[in-house]
Amino acid sequence: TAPIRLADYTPPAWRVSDVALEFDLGIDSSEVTAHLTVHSDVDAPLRLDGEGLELLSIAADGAPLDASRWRHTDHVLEVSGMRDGSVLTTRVRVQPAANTALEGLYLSGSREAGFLLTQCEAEGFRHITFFPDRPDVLARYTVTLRADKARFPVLLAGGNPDGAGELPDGRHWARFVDPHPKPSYLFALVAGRLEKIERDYVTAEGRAVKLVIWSEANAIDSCHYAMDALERSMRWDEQAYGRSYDLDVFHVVATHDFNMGAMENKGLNIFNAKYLLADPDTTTDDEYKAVEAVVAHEYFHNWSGNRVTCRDWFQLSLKEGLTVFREQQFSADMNSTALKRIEDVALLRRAQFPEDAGPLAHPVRPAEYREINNFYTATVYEKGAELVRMLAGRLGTEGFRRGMDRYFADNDGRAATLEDFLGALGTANGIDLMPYLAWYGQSGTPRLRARGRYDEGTQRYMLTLSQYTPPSASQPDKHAVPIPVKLALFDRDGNMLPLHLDGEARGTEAVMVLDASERSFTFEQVPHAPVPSLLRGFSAPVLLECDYAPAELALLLTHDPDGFNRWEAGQQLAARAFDDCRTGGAEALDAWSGALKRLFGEPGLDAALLADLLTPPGEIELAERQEAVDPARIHELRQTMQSRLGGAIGAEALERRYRELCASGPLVLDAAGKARRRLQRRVLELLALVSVDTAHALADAQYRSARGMTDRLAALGILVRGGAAEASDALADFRRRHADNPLAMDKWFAVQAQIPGEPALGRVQTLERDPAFTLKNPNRARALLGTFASGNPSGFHRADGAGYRLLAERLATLDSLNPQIAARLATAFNGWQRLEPVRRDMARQALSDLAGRPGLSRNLSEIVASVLS
Ligand code: BAL
Ligand code: ZN
Repeated sequence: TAPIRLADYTPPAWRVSDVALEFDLGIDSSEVTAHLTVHSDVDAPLRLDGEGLELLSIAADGAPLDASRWRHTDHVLEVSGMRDGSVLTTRVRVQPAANTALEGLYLSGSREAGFLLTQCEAEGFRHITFFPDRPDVLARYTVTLRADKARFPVLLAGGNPDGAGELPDGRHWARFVDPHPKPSYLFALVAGRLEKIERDYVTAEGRAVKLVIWSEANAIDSCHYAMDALERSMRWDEQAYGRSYDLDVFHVVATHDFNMGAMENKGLNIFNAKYLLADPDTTTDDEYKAVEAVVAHEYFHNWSGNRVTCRDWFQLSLKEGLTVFREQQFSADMNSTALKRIEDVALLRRAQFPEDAGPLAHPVRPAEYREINNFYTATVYEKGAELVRMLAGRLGTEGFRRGMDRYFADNDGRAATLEDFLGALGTANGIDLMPYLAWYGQSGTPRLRARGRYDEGTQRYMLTLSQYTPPSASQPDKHAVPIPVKLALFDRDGNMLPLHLDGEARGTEAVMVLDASERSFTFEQVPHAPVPSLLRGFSAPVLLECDYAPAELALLLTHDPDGFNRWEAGQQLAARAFDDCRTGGAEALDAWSGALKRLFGEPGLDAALLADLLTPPGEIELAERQEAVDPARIHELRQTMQSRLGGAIGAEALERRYRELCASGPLVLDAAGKARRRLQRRVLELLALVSVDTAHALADAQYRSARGMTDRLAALGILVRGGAAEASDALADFRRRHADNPLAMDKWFAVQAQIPGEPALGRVQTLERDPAFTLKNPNRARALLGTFASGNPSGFHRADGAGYRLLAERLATLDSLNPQIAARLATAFNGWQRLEPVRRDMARQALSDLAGRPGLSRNLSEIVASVLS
């Protein structure tokens, strides 16, 4: 198929003001009647999207349509002779139980006990009924659901309830009206046997809202944490952005069968259970944070996405980047600013930088796509959030709020563009922000080069900043982008120096904007050669190149008062220490391990921060800095550098600290408890590298006495990844304990998919034969195959290519069930061109074989073709 291009955008010829939908729901077959009130002032046929629909009847203004007036091809229904204000009625049949792609209307769970639900973003609505399925067609929805009452006692759709009642033959009905015009991708329904918890909420304006979370009966007790998180999110959005909820009821539903993390359907959010259910016995501390973050993210979409939506899918980051940023602010406020920033920057480097450096690179606003589902990427989400963060930083807290108020006021009820966003932020502040559009249109991570020169005679420090973005196939000439560089200068004792720039005192921290290829900044009254701390808070999503001496990074790691910057200096130093391990050097390795040894003994240092400081960049990030990547060697070297760190701290000190951190008493989920568990895990991991038998004995004891999933899974991971004799008993116990809990069983699969090196493949093959494994469930497929292929470089990238062949085989099978998930898992091949030659050839062969298979979906073939290019 030909690509769809941003440059070709044209407004819809026909608008739809009102949609009345009637569903007669059944598991194998559901009938959908749609009455669309359509409008146009041009003389063009009405074109509606529709896929996999069995058309039963078609009428206009109440009269059956003559066959000469309509044409139904594969994916389009074209109707001629419609008038402005006419009502088109179609009746179609769909097959929910046969829908394994989980797009449109489908069945979650078993035929006997499962429930029906929908997923429409991006283009699922066309699998439900004929409609102009594009985000710039906004309509008012009235939805009537009819179904057997015993099988489907709960009937839900987005909007406010507008009546319900009984029907003959044991059936019943319920109607919902959404007063807010919305695009079709925000439509949702749910029908089945579900339990609920409820809470009353009153908005800042005094509107009473009923919050309702639904799940299958066995999980309803695990919904309370999400309810608390929802209430916190609603309150926060009122306070931070002045945005309140706008319907009488807000439904949230959990499902175990979901392609995405969650979906912000208006008034009826649907969640992958992984991001909604939480209880201490099966949920780790990190997962609790993720539940809070995703609940907030989906809720925040009610304004950034729903009230103001996107004109077209090229603008996806308008809602996603902005909403990720809003969630990041919220999570920082609820937890810790420094730790949240560390987590987000680590994710950006692990997921987005590699994407932006390889054949899948695309701008935050792509110029073209074939399959939009392939563009729900780290670039659109995470890099998009970084761009909003730069804008927010540029405007300051009050200016950004002023700009956001303007954006919401000007675009409420509209389908907007990134130009609308930058325009509103800029206009409200009297600043031209359009230069930032360059960031949205250009792929690749800019390199920021910094060179400092100190002149003792004049006491001046001149910092020269330059930028360079490597060319890519579709963009051979990259442009300079505005890069805000937050900076501080430290003296050799680790004190921050006052900054004097252009004759002005600037405190101890300043932001310089590099808005050209190169610029120099001269600081005055600098008493000694300083150590610059650059890009503080990660003020721009770039790769910093600066010739620090290891001792300078160690100084920042030791003394910077800001936790994030301290971590950042440590990460840069660790990358250099890794190079030392590779080349036989010692300077950075000694500086890194020495500084961390001192911090390990520093009283009062936050335990969670210390855990993060003690963690070097991961294998994927380290591979990004290499040529001819050998993942097995990277794994080995990273283990070596960590054992050097463990050795520097000393086995005795590690064991002593571990025992201090082991808590007695009940599980506490507060910040201190989470921090303690995080450090406890990290200390035990380091101990496992220097005193393996002791560490495995401690892990085994921890596994058996653990009071919650965080400690239990940490111990299990150390045993399983370390190949401990105790691992198989622990795995058997875990399985016995959690056999009935799909989310816990996902962890059981994932932890084994992380076994490093050659044995991983055999384990994955064994686990594929486990009765609990199925490719039909996205979470399960991701837990085993996704973890193996994307989270275990030394296991997946075997030199004999067997990992590549296994993944390619499974992708072909999975593609026939669920193309979205197949395409997502296929991105594990990204970066194969940079592998060492033997692996590179194997990977290319596996990919070429896959590409040559007949009948691949548009989703998978686009990813495979791009990765191969
Ligand atoms: N809109 C798709 C799921 C999400 O980003 O919230
Ligand atoms: Zn989102």
